[in-house]
Amino acid sequence: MTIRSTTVAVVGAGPAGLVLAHLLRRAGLDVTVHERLTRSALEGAARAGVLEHRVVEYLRRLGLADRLTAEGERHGRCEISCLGEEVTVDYGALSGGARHWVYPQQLLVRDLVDRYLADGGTIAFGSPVEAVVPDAAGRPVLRTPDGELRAAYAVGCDGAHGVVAAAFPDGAEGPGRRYPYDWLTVLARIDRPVAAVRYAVHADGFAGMMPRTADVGRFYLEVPAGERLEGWDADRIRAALVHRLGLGGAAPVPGELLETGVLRMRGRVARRMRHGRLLLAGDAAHTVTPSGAKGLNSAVADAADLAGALPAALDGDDGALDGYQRRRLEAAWRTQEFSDRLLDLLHLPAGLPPEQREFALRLRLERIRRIAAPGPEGAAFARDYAGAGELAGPGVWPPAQRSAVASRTTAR
Ligand code: RFL
Repeated sequence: MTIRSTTVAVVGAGPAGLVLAHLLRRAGLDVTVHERLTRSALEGAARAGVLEHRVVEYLRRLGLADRLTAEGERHGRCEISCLGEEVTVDYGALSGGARHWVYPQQLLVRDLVDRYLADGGTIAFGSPVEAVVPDAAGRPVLRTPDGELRAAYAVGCDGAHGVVAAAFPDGAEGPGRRYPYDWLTVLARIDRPVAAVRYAVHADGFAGMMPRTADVGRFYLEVPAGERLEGWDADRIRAALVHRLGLGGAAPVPGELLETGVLRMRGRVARRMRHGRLLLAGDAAHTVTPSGAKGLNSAVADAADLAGALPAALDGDDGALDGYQRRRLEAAWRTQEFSDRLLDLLHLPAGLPPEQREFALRLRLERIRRIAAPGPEGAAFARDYAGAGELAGPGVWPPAQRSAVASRTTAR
């Protein structure tokens, strides 16, 4: 059997794994990345598309956002409709200038892969890590199709239900919530670009429309928990979207449905993101519903923080990784609270009798008007939504610092 060794083994080449791998290589560390999907499958998986201001600013500083900023679009307004009223939330202005970037996740992943390989990094595609076990000294050993990989640290950037979390002795699972509804998720051709995210708070259930590219939009439709896709043909989906979102006129209308699915709506945060030399980042540690467009953004923020903490730990700073865990669990709960609050605004309480729906909608309209109005509440919502401020993490390494750490290439 082949036995290889590395300083940091990164499991998963999604946004968290790729950003982490970039940063660690720039810090002079020896990094090995395993991704279970083939390269083309990885770069073809459409998911997120709405990126926070601070995440893109961070990637831009690192020189990892050239195509994103050249081809992506900036969005600073969203529309929330309720009881026939359409409220525009100008969160770009309310936040003091923070706006989203719209750029599909699969294109960002493609760009990060391209650049990583161009910089001399390697990724083992189509190579799932089957298990992670400790050696006699408690160091992680990863079982892969290419043999064993011994590492000083293993980082699970492997999404929910990952193998690294499964190697935590008593599991990493923490509190979670299963929401009393699901969302149909739809990618559809559109006849004109989505000018702004649109949320519909509707007596028939929530619906949402998000921008992706000039001719493709992402749509969401609330359905009962446990709903199966079979009952929803293309015509029924399109009709419900048009009805709830009030589409037509200047707003795009969904045409051909390119991808449909049902998202089981849940949120969860792991109890721990660290066990000894095992670490978790991104969806491996926390999953959040897409309501506030936060999952990918949190994954990149975890990676940025860990990319500062891991080199510090290798340099003997015992508290660095616990600091990572503490900061990022706090951040995960802030994100979870924001997304949960937004979901509460966007959905009527489960089981509400029809005669009480107007009352509940009227209360929601009040809340929507409050977050759209200038003042502390509007500003706080806008800053959270757009991801104002800066990410904590290493910036561009100055040449002197880079050569100082360039010798850290062997597992310790
Ligand atoms: P990922 O992207 O799931 O990547 C994990 C990678 O690990 C690989 N893997 C393994 N590789 C090797 N060995 C193993 N044993 C492995 N097990 C797994 C997988 O193949 C995969 O490539 O996790 P990461 O990096 O933490 O990134 C998280 C984001 O992908 C996720 O949070 C977002 O997509 C969530 N999300 C959104 N987030 C946003 O910030 N903004 C959005 O607009 C947004 N929209 C969305 C979304 C998620 C959605 N769905 C499908 C849940 C819209 C949707 C519909």
